[in-house]
Amino acid sequence: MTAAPEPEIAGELAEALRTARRVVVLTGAGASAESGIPTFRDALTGLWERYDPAQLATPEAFAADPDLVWGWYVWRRSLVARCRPNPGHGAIARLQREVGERGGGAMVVTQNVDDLHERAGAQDVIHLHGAIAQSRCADCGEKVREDGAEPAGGDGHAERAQGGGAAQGGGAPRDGGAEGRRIPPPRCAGCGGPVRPAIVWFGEALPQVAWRRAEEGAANADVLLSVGTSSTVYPAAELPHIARRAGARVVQVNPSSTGLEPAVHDDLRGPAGTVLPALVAAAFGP
Ligand code: BV8
Ligand code: ZN
Repeated sequence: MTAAPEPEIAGELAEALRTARRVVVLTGAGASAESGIPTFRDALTGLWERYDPAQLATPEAFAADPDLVWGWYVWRRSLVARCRPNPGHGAIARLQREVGERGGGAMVVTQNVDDLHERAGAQDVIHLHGAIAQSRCADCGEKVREDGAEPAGGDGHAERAQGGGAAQGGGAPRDGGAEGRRIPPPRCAGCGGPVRPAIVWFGEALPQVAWRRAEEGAANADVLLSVGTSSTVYPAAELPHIARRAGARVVQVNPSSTGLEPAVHDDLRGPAGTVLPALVAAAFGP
């Protein structure tokens, strides 16, 4: 795949980013696209090709067909583990360091459930929709350590591990569920309830602290970058508007238009893996 051409970064934008004291970087699925993680807009493949992700990522889907939904997450979890951060994640982590070294703060707020920001070195990443690596009991809410071991003695109940129950069974198959399989979710060692991903499904409330920190960050930002998001999922899609109303400079990084344009000062058309390194280099040097 030929690299996208380097975008022209206006001197005024570079200056605004270099002098900004409070920066918010909001990322969506597009930020991980060049790492090989399909976005929600991309059609699903294999077992799930006939489903719309927004239908699968719901408590109703999990209640109706837990094996299908848990199998999807086991496959996605193994996909994330096989992927690596792309230069866009690296540029965001550098931006956070550069702003910090100048006495300011750059907050990374992501809608994504992968850990690529953390693996690229970003600090204190705010996950508005949770993290795919974490699981919890759908009934009692207990955080569950995914050890993926086969059920002890076949009864599906493991001895209680220190600090949170150990889930049994339902772990990632060796091939990570290649093109995807139905996998019965493990059972909670505490109450026997089904284990689910500890992420926010459609129709579920966002973690309060995460949302409040993101909202406050946007309301106090000098610059907000909206990277790789279709700006269609609320309340996350509200953040650039909150920043704009509070007087921040709003920058969009996306190869396509998203409908956020009326609130955007700088619309940088292109892939995050090319645009972000160019933007950060223009502001802070190569
Ligand atoms: C809630 C975890 C209420 C699961 C996800 C108004 C107000 C409040 C709620 C609503 C509202 N209107 C509607 C709602 C309901 C709903 C909603 O927003 N629906 C939408 C579809 C209309 N919102 C909710 O349900 C939220 N909860 O509001 O609860 C409540 C309150 C109290 C008590 C109870 C309930 C919860 C939403 C969270 C859902 N969970 N993820 C999982 O991952 O499996 S959302 C999921 O979809 C992702 O996390 C992501 O956030 C979203 C997809 O959006 P994007 O990240 O933008 O990705 P997308 O594929 O859409 O776009 C990719 C973009 O990247 C594109 O623009 C593309 O051009 C670009 N791109 C591609 N390649 C690149 C690139 N960009 C840069 N570089 C590239 N290389
Ligand atoms: Zn439980």
